[in-house]
Amino acid sequence: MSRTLFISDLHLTREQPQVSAQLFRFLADPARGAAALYILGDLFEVWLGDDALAAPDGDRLAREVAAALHALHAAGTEVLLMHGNRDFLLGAGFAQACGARLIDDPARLTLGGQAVALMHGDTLCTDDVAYQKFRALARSRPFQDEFLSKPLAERRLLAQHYRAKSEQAKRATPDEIMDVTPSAVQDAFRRLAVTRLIHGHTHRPATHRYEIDGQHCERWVLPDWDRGGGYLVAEDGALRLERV
Ligand code: LP5
Ligand code: MN
Repeated sequence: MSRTLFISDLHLTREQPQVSAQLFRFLADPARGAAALYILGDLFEVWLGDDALAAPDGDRLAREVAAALHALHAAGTEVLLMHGNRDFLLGAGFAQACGARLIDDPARLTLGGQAVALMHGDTLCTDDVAYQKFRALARSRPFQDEFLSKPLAERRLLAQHYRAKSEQAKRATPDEIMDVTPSAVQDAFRRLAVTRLIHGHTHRPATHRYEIDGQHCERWVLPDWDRGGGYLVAEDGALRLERV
């Protein structure tokens, strides 16, 4: 039977080689033979721009990840890549190196006869007002163009600064603010006309069940790979979370 797999929030970095090692094992098996692999954001801890791939002082880990994804693609698995809040600067150059296709957030597909929406998950956290302000700025064309015009070393320092600010902000933000906002979830099911929603970002793997407008709806939250990791499998019209 055909299998479709979903992962997110690997936050790959040279500082955590065991996570990349786990990804390479996952790509060799069980991902090998799957019809499609969806990566729903935050594959990398941060992404500074596709030029980092080729630069001599660039990212060897990124080149290894691209090669491993390309091998999966060459073996017949479609690879689909969505931006997260850390790697939204991943572009056509990286996608091409992976043999992957960049997909929008949200994306919509049909799985086993069910209408399914895919998201990174950060847009569901509408009560996190400070984050949504940062997001609007960071996703704006002028801000991105200015960032990408800086030398790689300067971008690296800026990203470290943003990361430190984010960690500081998170310590002062209540947990429930950083989880999805219930009304945003309801709204997403209705607006996208789906009964299944798959996302990551919150690092709170779970299956949530709702009754919305008389329909049974499910929200599947993917695990992060910093502490363990795992993936979602769609097979024979059913979904299940597996650990790696
Ligand atoms: O990422 P995580 O899990 O720690 O927390 C997120 C939210 N934070 C972020 C910020 C990123 O971590 C920063 C790194 C991005 C690097 C990208 C490459 C370089 C950027 C290029 C720009 C074009 O996403 C966090 C949420 C949390 O998820 C849960 O949902 O709460 O949001 C915050 O912490 C809100 C803070 O207010 C964000 C502050 C970011 C830094 C601001 C510095 C000032 C920016 C000035 C710009 C001119
Ligand atoms: Mn995220």
